[in-house]
Amino acid sequence: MLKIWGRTNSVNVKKALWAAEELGLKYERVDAGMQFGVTKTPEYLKMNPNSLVPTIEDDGFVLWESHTIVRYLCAKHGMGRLCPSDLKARADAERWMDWAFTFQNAMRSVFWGLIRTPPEKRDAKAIEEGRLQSIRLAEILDKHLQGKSYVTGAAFTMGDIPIGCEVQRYLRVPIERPKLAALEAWFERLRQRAPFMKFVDIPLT
Ligand SMILES: N[C@@H](CCC(=O)N[C@@H](CS)C(=O)NCC(=O)O)C(=O)O
Repeated sequence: MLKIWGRTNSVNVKKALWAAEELGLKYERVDAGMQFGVTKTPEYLKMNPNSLVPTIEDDGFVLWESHTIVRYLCAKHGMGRLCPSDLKARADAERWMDWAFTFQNAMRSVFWGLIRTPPEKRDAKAIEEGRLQSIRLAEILDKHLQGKSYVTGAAFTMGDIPIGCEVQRYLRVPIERPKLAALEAWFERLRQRAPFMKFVDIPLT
């Protein structure tokens, strides 16, 4: 059976879990990372020398890097659905998957500063820079989503998964942000999906 290592409050673990649930896969999840430890054990480091989560094991095949895990699971179990079979449509989805790390980089100081750092230790300048950069990126996505249901067009694909997880953090951290109608409508569409509500749109910790 598919095995997924990772704590459920990790944005990158959420991507693997969301994909597995969308595909209806049976899997076992093992808590790992931060307070759960595990990632520094010799057994884990043998699988993932980065000491990070998520890691998966599928019939003896070990894989890390969350977006690659999403690609792998969707290509294996969702070809022609979550993973577009047309080469250009697939590249379009993958572009938004990779761009999700651009969004994550912008949001890092905001998320860590406001959610995981006590008020007296916060770096207000870094948080503000991250907030402005995240808004700039959210506006790009909002413009792209105008007239579309999902990032690649009419259908939900793997292209929505990593960026959906990053935008959840953007919309749930306590910051001022402009109203972006297309982005918020897309987010509400994601909220109609049970796996998104089960693993992604949960309180930030
Ligand atoms: N590019 C990697 C980054 C993985 C990563 O940074 N994971 C974080 C959680 S989001 C982690 O393992 N942090 C240390 C920990 O949880 O102990 C991926 O997408 O899988």
